[in-house]
Amino acid sequence: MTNLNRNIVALAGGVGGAKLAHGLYQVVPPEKLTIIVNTGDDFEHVGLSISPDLDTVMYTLAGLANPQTGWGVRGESWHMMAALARYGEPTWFQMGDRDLATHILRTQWLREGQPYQVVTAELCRRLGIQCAVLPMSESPVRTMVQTAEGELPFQEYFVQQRCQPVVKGIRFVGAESAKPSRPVVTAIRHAEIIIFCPSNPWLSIDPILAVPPLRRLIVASQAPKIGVSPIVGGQAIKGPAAKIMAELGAEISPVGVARHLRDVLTAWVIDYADESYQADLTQLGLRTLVTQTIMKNDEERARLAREVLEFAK
Ligand code: FO1
Repeated sequence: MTNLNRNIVALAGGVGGAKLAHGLYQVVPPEKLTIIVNTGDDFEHVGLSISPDLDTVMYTLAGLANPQTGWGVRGESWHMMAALARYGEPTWFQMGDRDLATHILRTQWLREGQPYQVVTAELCRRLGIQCAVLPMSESPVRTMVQTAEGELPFQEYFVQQRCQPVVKGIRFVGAESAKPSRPVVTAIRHAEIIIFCPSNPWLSIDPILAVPPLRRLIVASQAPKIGVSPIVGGQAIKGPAAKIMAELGAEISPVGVARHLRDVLTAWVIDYADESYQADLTQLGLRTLVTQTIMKNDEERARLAREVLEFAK
């Protein structure tokens, strides 16, 4: 029996990470799988509490995600946005009518004082998701992007400014004093394999590692800690990772990313396109698996998940 009956913990952020989380969800017994999700992208918008990465993971696991964008719900309608536009309200952050139900329920339950991970678990339960999906922390953490034009809240950088401004630095407001929730601590303590899904390390994995008790627990874990490179052939599959790496002076390669996550990794999965980097990665002390890491459909997600679990032996 391969590593399908072990306690698997996966750290994920947006679209790329959610795909491998979905692959794991297809191959691991749900009671053995915990997905810990970045909440640094969260923001308050038109009076709603919005958690984009939690929603992207949730919709992806439930098979509801928009296959073109990776975020939001498939087959959306946009009547609410059109009505906001009629009022002259900003429409740079597109919320579909079905997506809106998630924001409404999350906002209502948080306002009633429900803990963030309870709200998340209830949304997942009602969508039929059986594995654990946990926000990285109960307390708010906000990714702020320092650019040549000043500091921008994450969604204004990522969506409103379409990642155009030059990044000088990234900080996670609230991370220093943030605490992981009890289920997050338990999951990492019992983890037999920890997987860093192919999310943008600077924008989606770093916020998780910026929560001090979380980083300490992950570093202290004896479990294999396997990352999947989000950079393939010198570019990101999706999103601004390569642009940010260039702006921050990191080498745009699987080695550049591995160096950035060096003290939390024991192994690194790269694509065939990057096989030539294997020697450099071995130099870094990382065990490496070379395979196809591009996930074009559900079975490729499941195959990569299976290979990563096999590799963890
Ligand atoms: N990304 C965009 O580029 N444009 C949008 O209008 C947009 C809306 C949106 C609504 C709900 C949601 O859960 C995610 C949304 N995203 C949008 C993605 C969001 O910016 C995420 O933070 C990224 O996927 C990065 O993780």
